[in-house]
Amino acid sequence: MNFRKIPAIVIAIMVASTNLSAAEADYNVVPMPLSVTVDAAQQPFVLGSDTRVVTTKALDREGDFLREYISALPKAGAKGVISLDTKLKSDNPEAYTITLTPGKITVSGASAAGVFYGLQTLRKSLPANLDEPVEMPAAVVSDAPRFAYRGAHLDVVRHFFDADQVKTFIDMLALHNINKFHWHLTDDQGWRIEIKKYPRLTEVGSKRKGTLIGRYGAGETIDSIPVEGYFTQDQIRDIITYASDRHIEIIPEIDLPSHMMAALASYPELGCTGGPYEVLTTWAGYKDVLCPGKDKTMTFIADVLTEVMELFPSKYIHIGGDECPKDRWKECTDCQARIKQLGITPTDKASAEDLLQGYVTAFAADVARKAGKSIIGWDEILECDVPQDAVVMSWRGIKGAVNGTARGHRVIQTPNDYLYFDYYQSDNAAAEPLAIGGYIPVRRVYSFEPLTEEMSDEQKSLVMGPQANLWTEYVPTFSHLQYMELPRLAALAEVQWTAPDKKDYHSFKCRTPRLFAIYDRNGYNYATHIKDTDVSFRPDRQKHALVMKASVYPGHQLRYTLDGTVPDVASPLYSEPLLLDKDCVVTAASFAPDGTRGTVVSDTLRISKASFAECTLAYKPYSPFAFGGADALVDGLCGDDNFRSGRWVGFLGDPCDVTITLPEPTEISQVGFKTCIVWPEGALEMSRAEVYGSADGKDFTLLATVDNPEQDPAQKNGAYAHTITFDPFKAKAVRVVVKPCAPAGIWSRIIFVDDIAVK
Ligand code: TNX
Repeated sequence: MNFRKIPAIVIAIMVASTNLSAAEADYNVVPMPLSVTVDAAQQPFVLGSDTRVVTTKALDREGDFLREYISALPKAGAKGVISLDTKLKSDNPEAYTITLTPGKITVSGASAAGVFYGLQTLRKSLPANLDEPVEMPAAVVSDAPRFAYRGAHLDVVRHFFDADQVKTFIDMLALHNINKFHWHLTDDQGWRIEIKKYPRLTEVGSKRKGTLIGRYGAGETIDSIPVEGYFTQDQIRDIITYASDRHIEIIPEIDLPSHMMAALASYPELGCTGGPYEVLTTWAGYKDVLCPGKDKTMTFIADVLTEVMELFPSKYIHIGGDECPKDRWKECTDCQARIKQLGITPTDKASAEDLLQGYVTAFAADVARKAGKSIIGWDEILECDVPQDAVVMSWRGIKGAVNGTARGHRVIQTPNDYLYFDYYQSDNAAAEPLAIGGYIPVRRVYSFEPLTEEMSDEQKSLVMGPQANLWTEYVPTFSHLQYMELPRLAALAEVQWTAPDKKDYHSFKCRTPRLFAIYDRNGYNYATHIKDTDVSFRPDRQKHALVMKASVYPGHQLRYTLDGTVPDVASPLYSEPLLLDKDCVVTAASFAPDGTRGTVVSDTLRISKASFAECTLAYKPYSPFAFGGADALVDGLCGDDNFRSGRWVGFLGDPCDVTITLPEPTEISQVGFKTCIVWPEGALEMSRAEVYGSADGKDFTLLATVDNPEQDPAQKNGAYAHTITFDPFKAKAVRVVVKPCAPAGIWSRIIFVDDIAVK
């Protein structure tokens, strides 16, 4: 069902009607199944803790999971049975069908995994309150995941989480139909996996003296609280079984050749200088990495990877490859001798030392291949030639996925601008626990499309699936870990599982209360920003107005004002999209059932001759920064310092080249807009702007230009206003071209533009 086509009021009634009976199941769960057909004419099946579960021997474990999921219910005293089988015929091994009749529920999977996902759907369909037997409406639910690779990553190095906590993490993944757990086990700040051949890795490398206080870069103070811990191979085997029972494959990561300070502290002879080295107590700033010039280092890599691959049944081993400084290799006689021996010659894109990392990657890939496995590496591995079987994990945005697939590699999408759960989930950082930075609210996670526009169909076929990463520099406790994961993991689940035409953010939101009830029952800590004020704007050409649409959390209310005052419980209640056709300050806030006001959001509408007009773009916006797209250029709303607010549109390489068709021919003499400088994203000031006018909408005359050839390196991040005036011109259409620039040393040419005001 596409909720976008249905007025909000109808949605409200639909949502209410799904909750008609408090004790009725609702199969519209998270992630949303492919198809749910309810047969209201039939009697429901009545489910209680005494409902009999019938399985074959091969599905015993699934049967036990189901008994556990329904154990909190009172007895139904009913005769019905639930039967599990793997008879479903489907190309997708994870597909399942649930057939519910008054006397029997049949969960049929294409494999045991399919059955398991059917059980997750059943469990998530239960109402929040489990104090009476549940009526399960007669229905057929048919479902299968969109992506075969549905991952979640956890860093247990920067902070250590023990075996029980890792198992709870795995439970959280299972609840969200995630089937790959990427386990980041080694890094500069600790070595957390027992390696029999190299016992000092855990004796020495699993311990650090203390941890940096506050955010990296803000000071150098280290506390004196030791952090230590590692997993024995027995514990790991137990965790692998625990995960596999839940149809989750664990992919271990041994991050090399950089992020190896813990290994160097244990075996200094593996470094270029020979040390001494220390397990890091801070998050970056080191130069020491493994020395690929020394044979014993290569033996170490082969030995460690081999032992790890013997332990983990996964087809893949992640060998890291990220963030490798080359300083030591440049000065190391062994590394230079290796470069000579290999006949490496620098190119204009890569130094000899860059290419030496390619040798390490290829070596690791070889070790893996001999064990019948393949490597996964962070997108830095693309900086050299890489063996074709290497899988690229794109983390620096989607570029690694676009470039990797262009070179024929399979890729996993973990872009840091959508799927880094160590980033803030609210734009009010002051009210949040310290995080590394960034801003990735649930809505942003939800909006991620792994098969990006930048890819051809062939490239798209190489995308294995999406994964979210949780780095734990600033995540010291397990409860905090859960807060960072939940409910962003729920949004991720829908990106990974749900068919694109079934995805709808508001519908997703309305399906979360039952999921949150499971979080509550399991004692999971989770963030609640999803319930907060959430409004969006789009121009309506016909009505010549700005439409404000709210996504109101079930049970909440949205109130607004148009005079700049803060809404209170007596302010107008939002019930349907609001048309704004005059200059105003629109302010909105969500109110919880107990009357508590959420975040107050405010925007100023300033209508110009271009507002709400037809507008076309000569070049597509860069998809991660497209936000409101062309509409945002004529919505009458200005951008501020936050480039992710939805008021900005970002273009990569191409100019913002927009043609606006005015509602009627009008005299114009001024064009105004802002640009947004974001140095860390490579988004800088424009190099040139051009304004053209057309009397007939076909032929355009240049009216004005502004040149800005030199970038000021001191120009701070933020929004900058530009006003261009020219001799009055009677225009039917106006074309504005804003060009990006790229000073030396800046890797991307992004230009951000907000509302284009024409006067
Ligand atoms: C970059 S993502 C890293 C990690 C950090 C993370 C913090 C990647 C391959 N490397 O070492 O923990 O940023 O967001």
